[in-house]
Amino acid sequence: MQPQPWWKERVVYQIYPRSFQDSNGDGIGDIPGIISRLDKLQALGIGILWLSPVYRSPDADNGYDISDYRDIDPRYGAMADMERLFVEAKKRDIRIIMDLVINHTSDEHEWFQQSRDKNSPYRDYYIWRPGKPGGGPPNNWTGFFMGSVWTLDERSGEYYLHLFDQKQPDLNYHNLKVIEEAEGILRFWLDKGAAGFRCDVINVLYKTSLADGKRSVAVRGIEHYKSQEGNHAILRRLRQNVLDRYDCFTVGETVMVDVPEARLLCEPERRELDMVFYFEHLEVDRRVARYVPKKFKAKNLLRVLAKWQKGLSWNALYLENHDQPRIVSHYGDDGAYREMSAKLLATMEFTLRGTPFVYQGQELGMTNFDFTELSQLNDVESRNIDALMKRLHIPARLRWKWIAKASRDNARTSMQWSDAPEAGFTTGKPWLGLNGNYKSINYQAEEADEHSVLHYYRRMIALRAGSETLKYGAFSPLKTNRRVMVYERTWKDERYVVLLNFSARMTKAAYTGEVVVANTERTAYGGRLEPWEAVVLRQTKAEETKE
Ligand code: TEU
Ligand code: CA
Repeated sequence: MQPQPWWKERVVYQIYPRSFQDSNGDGIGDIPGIISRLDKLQALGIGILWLSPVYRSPDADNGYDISDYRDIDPRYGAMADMERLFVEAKKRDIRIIMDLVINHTSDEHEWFQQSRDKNSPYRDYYIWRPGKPGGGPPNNWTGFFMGSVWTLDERSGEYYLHLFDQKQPDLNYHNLKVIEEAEGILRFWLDKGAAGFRCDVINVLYKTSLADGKRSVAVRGIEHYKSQEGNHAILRRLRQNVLDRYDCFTVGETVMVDVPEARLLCEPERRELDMVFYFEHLEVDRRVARYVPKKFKAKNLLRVLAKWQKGLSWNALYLENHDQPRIVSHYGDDGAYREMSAKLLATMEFTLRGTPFVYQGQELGMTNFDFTELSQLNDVESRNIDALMKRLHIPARLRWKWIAKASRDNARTSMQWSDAPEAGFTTGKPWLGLNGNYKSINYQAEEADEHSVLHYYRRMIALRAGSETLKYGAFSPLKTNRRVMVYERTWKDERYVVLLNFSARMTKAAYTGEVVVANTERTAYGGRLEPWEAVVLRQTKAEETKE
């Protein structure tokens, strides 16, 4: 086999800086805090860090609204701290990728402030339009955080477009200057030492037309800007002009993509992105968007996973991030089987083909928050969804039930380091809140217990690192039903069979082979899976499988 790029060999760890480690008692995690925990990340075995935004920001969407791309927000530290982080990470052979948020800026960005003046050269950096002749916004589009995408700016009497919050105006990618600015931002961070980018909502940059959208419950108008040819051209240009000149990679967050669309965005010969985050595998138990639940079935998950495993030559594997509920509360059982199911989910993630991403706390089996009412939440999306559902006359109890399950704040509570006050995250008061289960679920306790979820993640990371079959072997689904999934990975003479029981019932699954890893103490497999058991079996060509 040809030597493979380093970003296929390594595991990525996502840090949501404001909730990871506070170093100065203001209740907000920061860069010195991250540096103080690098040894622990190295011990976990990860080789790449992805930092959610640490740039200067007024914080309408926790840093995804940037007011200066070339400066660190004082809450997180100074540029010197960031430079020290690059150096300290490098010492531990950890590379860092930055979050690239270039679909929109903050409304407090200098460009937007200038842009409010009709005669400014910055006017054309954003998308300004007069209202409809009879009054009202220029078109009928609705955004990702609900409501119209247009906000009227009193100063110039025109509307500006924002697919997200009104404090996140969209840049105008019909303007070459904007593309050049984006190139400058990429170069700036690559020159500082970044090893690549996670590219926020990167398939909606280019708005082909501003015509009215088709009827739709959510994001009306998306057909005019999702994965357009103009967007592909921009990605190819960023790649040619900048990215190809550095040893780096990109993973694009691409919204509402199917396999054919994703292929256009990340197949190697296209020379656009290196991988994409899609969402379909996290939505098999949801109806409309993320908020209306439906029953989980293992076979639906395997069907989606198989489609993407077969459809793309390389996948970005993830089960959690700062926008999703905790996976153990989502597809696992965060009660009696928390540890078993967290380990089962780890087994699944690390035995699929692609680059695995672990979100902070996932390696501890952290659960959804235990908040009891909306006022404890901070997330702009949860608040907007609540307001929308209220207008639709959905009763308060049901609204809360759905939001509590799906809110983005589930993943944003403080990292649980120890059983000390505030879980060792801060000596002050955390900006969001701390899960009451930190006394038992925390890094320190799990470090001391070799049967913990943390130790299991270490084991899975090491297992993948040492196995060509797990990294590069072909994937095929073998068998599935409501509760169980079985799939194989094959490479040369070796075959791994992965058996996962997504239920509290004992289940039969007749396969043979030597046990490579299991989330139980077993050393041999006899054809029956315990509740929430995960087993990986290894066979070589000589042996026969019986079904
Ligand atoms: O998220 C993109 C996005 O589409 C979100 O609306 C996501 O689908 C939703 O939160 C799931 O409920 C990215 C960032 O990851 C997110 O944190 C930002 O709020 C958003 O872009 C705007 O920058
Ligand atoms: Ca701090």
